[in-house]
Amino acid sequence: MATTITTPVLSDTSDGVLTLTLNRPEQLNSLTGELLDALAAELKRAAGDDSVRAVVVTGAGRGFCAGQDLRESFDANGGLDVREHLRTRYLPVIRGMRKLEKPVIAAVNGVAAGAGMSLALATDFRIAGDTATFVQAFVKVGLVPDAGSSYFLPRLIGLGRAMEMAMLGDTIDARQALEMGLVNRVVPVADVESSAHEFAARLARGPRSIGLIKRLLHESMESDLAAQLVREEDAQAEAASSADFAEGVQAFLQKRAPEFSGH
Ligand code: T3D
Repeated sequence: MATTITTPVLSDTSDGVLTLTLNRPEQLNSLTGELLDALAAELKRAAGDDSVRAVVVTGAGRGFCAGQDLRESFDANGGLDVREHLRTRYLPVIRGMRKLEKPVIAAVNGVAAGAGMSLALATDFRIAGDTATFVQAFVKVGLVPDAGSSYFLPRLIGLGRAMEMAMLGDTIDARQALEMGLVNRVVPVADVESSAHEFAARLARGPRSIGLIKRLLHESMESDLAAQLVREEDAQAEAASSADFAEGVQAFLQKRAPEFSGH
């Protein structure tokens, strides 16, 4: 019998946008160690690849990501050492998205559950299909939010609503997610990948400062004003010495559209 080897994460680059597709559609792209390692490796590669200026993460088939693969969690060998698994498999992905000085966009094409929702929350922008759903599924199996959900969720939607989602584990739809500020846009599900690509391609044409803006705004969530003003000085000094700043000013003076290189 022929064995089919499937790649857990598909990657494709066009218009400066790297699209990473979680590729376990029959299991709603639930997360195995193999898939998480592949995702972390792609993010690492994206950091060092100048031709990649924005990243889209999406799911194959009808789901975005159903969280940790529960069959892997409790297999015949007694299952995973959760602490070790979070540290070695999830952390590189969540950190990889956050540390990457390039925007990351989740194209949420279907259900985002448990750590699958955490993945979406760890990106910088979420574009949801109109049939997408979000569920903090952890509590339903007796767990707590992980892979960054307990950090990102209250920051995005406020403590009260985060507490409700995390403790009740109710599913919210795309419209509710938009009202809560959990997603940036809702589009017809058939258009979610193209909309996310268009959004990402626009960012990919932007200047070097896009990455610095990402860093600054994320840092602001943990800074006081005094520290943040210093961070702005540092980031602005870096932006002002970039080739893209020179191009931006030249283009303004010459009354033409700038062509940014990302440097
Ligand atoms: O171990 C650690 O490191 C701890 C970390 C934990 C982090 C977590 O993410 S905990 C939370 C894990 N996720 C869940 O609890 C969600 C489980 N899935 C669901 O509740 C439902 O599948 C959905 C609400 C996501 C979607 O429901 P529905 O009705 O659209 O689809 P379905 O029929 O339930 O699922 C379709 C298939 O995907 C099905 O396979 P089958 O029966 O047709 O062969 C189902 O078993 C599979 N699937 C869905 N989610 C998972 C999964 N297989 C493994 N693990 C999953 N998480």
